Amino acid sequence: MFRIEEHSHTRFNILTGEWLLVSPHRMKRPWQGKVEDQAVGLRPAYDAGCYLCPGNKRADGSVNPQYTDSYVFTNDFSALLSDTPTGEVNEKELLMAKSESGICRVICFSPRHDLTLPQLTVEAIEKVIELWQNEFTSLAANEYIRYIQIFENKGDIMGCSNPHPHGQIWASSSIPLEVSKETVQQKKYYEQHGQSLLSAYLAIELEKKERIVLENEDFVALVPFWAVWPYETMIISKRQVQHVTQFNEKEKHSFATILKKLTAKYDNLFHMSFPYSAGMHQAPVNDGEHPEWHWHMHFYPPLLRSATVKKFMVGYEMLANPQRDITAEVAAEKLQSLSDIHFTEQE
Ligand code: H2U
Ligand code: ZN
Repeated sequence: MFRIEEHSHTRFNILTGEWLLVSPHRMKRPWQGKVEDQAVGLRPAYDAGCYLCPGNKRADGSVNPQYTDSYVFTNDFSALLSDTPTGEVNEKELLMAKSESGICRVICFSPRHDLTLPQLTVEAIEKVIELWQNEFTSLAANEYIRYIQIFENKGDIMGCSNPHPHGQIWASSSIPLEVSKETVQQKKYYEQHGQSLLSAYLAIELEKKERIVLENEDFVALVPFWAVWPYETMIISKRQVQHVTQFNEKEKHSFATILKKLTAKYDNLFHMSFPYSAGMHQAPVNDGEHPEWHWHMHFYPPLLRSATVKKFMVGYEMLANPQRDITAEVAAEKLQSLSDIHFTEQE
């Protein structure tokens, strides 16, 4: 008889409409993690050579102000520029290209060079959320912008160029691929059921309690049923909103709290500053109503077994299908069992 916790199977990602392969029998042992005890906090609070620290000079010659909370500036090496001429290439629908314009920003989460998200106070994280909200509003005021991607790349292994806690925002004139896939799937569900896809999904997860990592009054952090990365998680808002700007004071506080606890659990997994790419998915802007859209945030961490052993998305993954060994349920159980207090703050 087929048992999902034991036999290989494919799982469906309701947000993208894609399948992945799960091979639980390759991972009989549930926990092969190695705790590193990598020194944390060895960085200075201020680094004269850091282009994100207050008062320092950036590559374009401008000088950061003596900011005290969070700070945002336009990326000096923006991948998207607001003054790109419009135009396209189309040769017999075989060679196709379209101009793309936009705005890229860098956000410093804190003036402190030595801290990361889980080490900031909830109040400081609330200020980061406010900055995300303000940036979202001001970027969306540009008629030509269709999507605003807020994200954080953390750790050298993810190609992050600087340990100073920071994230990025890319606002683009077209809707990116992942967001388009999620729009199609959510719209289909909403039209059929009159409810958001993620509200229905959250109800099942809260009932089953097999993949929940953290829950508070307004948010749930869980390992999605279709997770591909070993410790992939999602934060989903209990109230369906389209954009981060719709969160009220109480929700902002709950969001900051769950962000701090989730990232603390991540660091506690291998006793190190845990790398990931994380970002919010939300409805497109200047694109009419999107009643189907349900705000959420993805965390994609690459590590598998220790601070240095990462999962590679190669071979079968590149050519055929994403695949994982440790199941979403085993990963969730592990994350759930960890303390939500950062190991450097534990007595
Ligand atoms: P990452 O570390 O996630 O790559 O983000 C840092 C960004 O900061 C990167 O996109 C920008 C880079 O272009 N940057 C500046 O805007 N000014 C600088 O002086 C250096 C780096
Ligand atoms: Zn710095």
